[in-house]
Amino acid sequence: MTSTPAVLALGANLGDPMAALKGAIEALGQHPEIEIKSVSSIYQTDPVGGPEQPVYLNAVLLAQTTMTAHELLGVAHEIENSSHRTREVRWGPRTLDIDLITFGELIVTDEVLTVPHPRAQDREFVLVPWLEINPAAVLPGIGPIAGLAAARPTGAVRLTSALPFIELNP
Ligand code: A4P
Ligand code: MG
Repeated sequence: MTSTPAVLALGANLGDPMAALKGAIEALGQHPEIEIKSVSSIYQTDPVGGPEQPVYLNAVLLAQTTMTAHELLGVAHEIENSSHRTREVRWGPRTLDIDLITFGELIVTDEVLTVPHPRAQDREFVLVPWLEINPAAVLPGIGPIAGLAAARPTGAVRLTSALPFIELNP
């Protein structure tokens, strides 16, 4: 069966963001068609866009999956929904956001999915954690992320000391 590498970005800034991120990572890892390869540290990040809102916790993970990109997005939405996510304001605060950043070399835009994620290259809260776990990563159609992250040394993304304990491949 074909297995595809995928990069997922997680963000939360309402409720208990650390618990939301940890729960999302565990739920993704428990899915029979997802194998988590690596998880970044958790970063505290200043909000980008939207109304005035609390700081975020963000992380990025690398996975292998036998699902299609659309199926993986569906699983991400299910996990978001089970964390009582509501969608009210675009770029507004949320208990959990899971974005599909890349799916192999796939480049696609349709009604439900755009891959690579159209704003990934501009977002330090995606680039910095991703760089931590894959310094050689490339955004398909755009280029290596190392240069993109270096262009944005704003201090808006800070390593937290409270790292969750994540056990991979138990
Ligand atoms: N969708 C299409 N492509 C994708 C993809 N690659 N990954 C569709 C995930 N979803 C994708 O997303 C809206 C629709 O996008 C979905 O129906 C899905 O099918 P959403 O998660 O419901 O809404 P959203 O997250 O509010 O909008 P959007 O445009 O995804 O926002 P972003 O770009 O995710 O930004 N600041 C900090 N510091 N940290 C953050 O994590 N996040 C956001 C949200 C804003 N500011 C932030 C952070
Ligand atoms: Mg989103």
